Amino acid sequence: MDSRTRQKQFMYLLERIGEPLYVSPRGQGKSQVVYSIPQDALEDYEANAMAYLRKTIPSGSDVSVITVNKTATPYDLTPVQVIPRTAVFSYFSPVHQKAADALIKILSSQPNLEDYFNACTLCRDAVNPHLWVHAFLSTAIRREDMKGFIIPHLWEITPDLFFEARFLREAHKQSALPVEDRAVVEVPLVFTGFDTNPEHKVAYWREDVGVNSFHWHWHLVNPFTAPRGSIDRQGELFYSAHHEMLGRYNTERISNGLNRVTPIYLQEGSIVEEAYFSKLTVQSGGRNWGVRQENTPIRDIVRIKDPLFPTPTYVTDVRLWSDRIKEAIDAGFALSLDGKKVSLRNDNAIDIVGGMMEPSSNSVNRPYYGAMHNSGHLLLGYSHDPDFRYKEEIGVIGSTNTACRDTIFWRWHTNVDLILQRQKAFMPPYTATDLLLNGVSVSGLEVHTPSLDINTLLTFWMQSDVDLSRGLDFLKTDINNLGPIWARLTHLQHRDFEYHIIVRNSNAKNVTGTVRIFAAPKFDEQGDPLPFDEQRTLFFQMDKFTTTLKHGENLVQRKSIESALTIPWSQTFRQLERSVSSPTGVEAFCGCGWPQNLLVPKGKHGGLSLDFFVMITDWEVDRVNDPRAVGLTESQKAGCVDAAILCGTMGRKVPDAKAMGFPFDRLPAPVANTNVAPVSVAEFIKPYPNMIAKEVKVYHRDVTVLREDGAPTGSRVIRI
Ligand code: CUO
Repeated sequence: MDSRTRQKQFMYLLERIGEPLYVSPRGQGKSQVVYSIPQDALEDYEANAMAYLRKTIPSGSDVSVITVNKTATPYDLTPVQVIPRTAVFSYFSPVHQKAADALIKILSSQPNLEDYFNACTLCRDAVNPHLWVHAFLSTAIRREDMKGFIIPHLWEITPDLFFEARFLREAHKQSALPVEDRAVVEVPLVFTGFDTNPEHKVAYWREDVGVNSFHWHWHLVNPFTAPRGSIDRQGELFYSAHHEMLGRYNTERISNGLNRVTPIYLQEGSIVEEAYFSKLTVQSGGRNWGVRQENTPIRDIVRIKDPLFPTPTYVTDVRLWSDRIKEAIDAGFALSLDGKKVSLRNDNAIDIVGGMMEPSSNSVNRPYYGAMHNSGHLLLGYSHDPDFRYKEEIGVIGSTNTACRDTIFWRWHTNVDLILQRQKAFMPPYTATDLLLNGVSVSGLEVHTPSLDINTLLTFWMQSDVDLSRGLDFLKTDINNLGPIWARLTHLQHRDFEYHIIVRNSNAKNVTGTVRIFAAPKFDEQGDPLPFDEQRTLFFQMDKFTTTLKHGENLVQRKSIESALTIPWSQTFRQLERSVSSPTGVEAFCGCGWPQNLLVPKGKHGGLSLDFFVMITDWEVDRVNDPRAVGLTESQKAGCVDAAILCGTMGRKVPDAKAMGFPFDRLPAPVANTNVAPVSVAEFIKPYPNMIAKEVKVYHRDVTVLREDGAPTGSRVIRI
């Protein structure tokens, strides 16, 4: 099967996931397809509906038929169907996990692409739609024979996880009109409150479609249920990805005049002061996500009558597991299942502690260290109805695709992060040997933004049109009237920029360097300079790449859009439809990455001061040989090439031998000939010519620019 056919036949399974495949064509324009489902896989009424609807397709239409067959080996969906189609799917819940893993097993065990396709297709309409998306994509990104399959943006697949139902309802109304008469439904920047709630000032960021789909995607690529040892440095990735998200969130908060996040500790008597009302409704079940009032106590979850959550979760357990992990960190060892000491005084220890906390299958002792982080998501997610007396669903923190929206997610992860930093604090500071690169010095760093002063960045608002017709379930689509239904959302954006780094290589030969670029706020919420010990934990990565440095002076130029942290906006169904007609030859693309539009934190009046930091290390030392990549092509070796910094590289080794977050992941050594730690980044870098730091100011212009390639110019706009 060529990559074009494969992309189409799989991609359209993701359209209108709550609407059975037999109902109508998928795709638009010249790319329409119908799935021909075997009669004996359908109920009589479904087969009749399929036959009836096919007759409504005008003869001569450009619709291709994709034939579905039964799989060679039968499978049993009973364990998957424990989760009804109408339920809110939460992978943090053990019952949901078990059901999803049962489907993952069925799909991943299909021996060839044809059977895999048949199984994905035939299971699709028999199980919970969000569970199916999870299982389908979990397996698709892992199969070698699916390399090159590009996942459209999650907000097009499941718009109900991103937009309030009233906007979707309006979009439904538009679907009844001829395509050319449909209005654009404008979704305001934020729809969950007012700034009278100070936390609302950063709702535009927490509720950003890219932040939430990044977080979902990260967990899809790095699931805690992956077989033990199958994901390289999984516990460290868990630490690093969430740590960097917190660094960015705190920077965004400082820019908006808010304090940095305070942790929440879950123990008897804990109260969550802040409320959260997501306004989201799960389309397939018509159920609202749970909401939380102010000052909600955290209580044991004992939802005995809830068929989807029969196992109680106790607050005291979460406290106990947290204390045990801290004790292990302080003692310098964890206890394995067979009572042996597992040292936590080595470079690998963050990986072990991350695995214990999340916990992943790599936990050294699951019964003893429990499930601290995951259970925290559940305690917080069910705090509004811990005993099921109101038959309420879980709150948004209970699912990876919605969790970031809620303020409490960030407070919980701050607690998790502080424990991981406690572990890092036991690691010896890096030495000059670790930090220096002989003969290489960085003498200049400039950030160039077109028509702005050097070392100045600009943020503004952008409106982007999203085609909701791919994700809205119509239940009976007008076959002759398929076409976009546009929603117009507003999000943060920045002007593209470029780094100019001047590097002198005084070695006689070429040096391949790893260029590491970070940023962090320069001032705290009071406007005082951030001491280095605080700023260090806020540094977040902007980019990382290799470059060849010839003898003498080098000007290293790098565009912001090339960042190895981010993925572009462009993975829409429509763009993928266009690009599949000219396959790009991309062999590995996991779609995981920080949203490019949020690469830069929002600027502010007078400029948000950031310290940009660049360090060059020796790629010969950083490079990683991956035995799993032997015999693969160059692009296959790279694994997920799109945005490896936070996501890892799916089935390959992390391509950087340095600790994640290096060199800011450890406490710094004292300044030479003193007992005192550096007080500023300037003092930290002083002994190291291969590092540089410069102040960069981010300004914000309160204008909104409309992205091209959306609804036709002049379309009616509905504001509700
Ligand atoms: Cu990503 Cu808690 O790990 O949501």
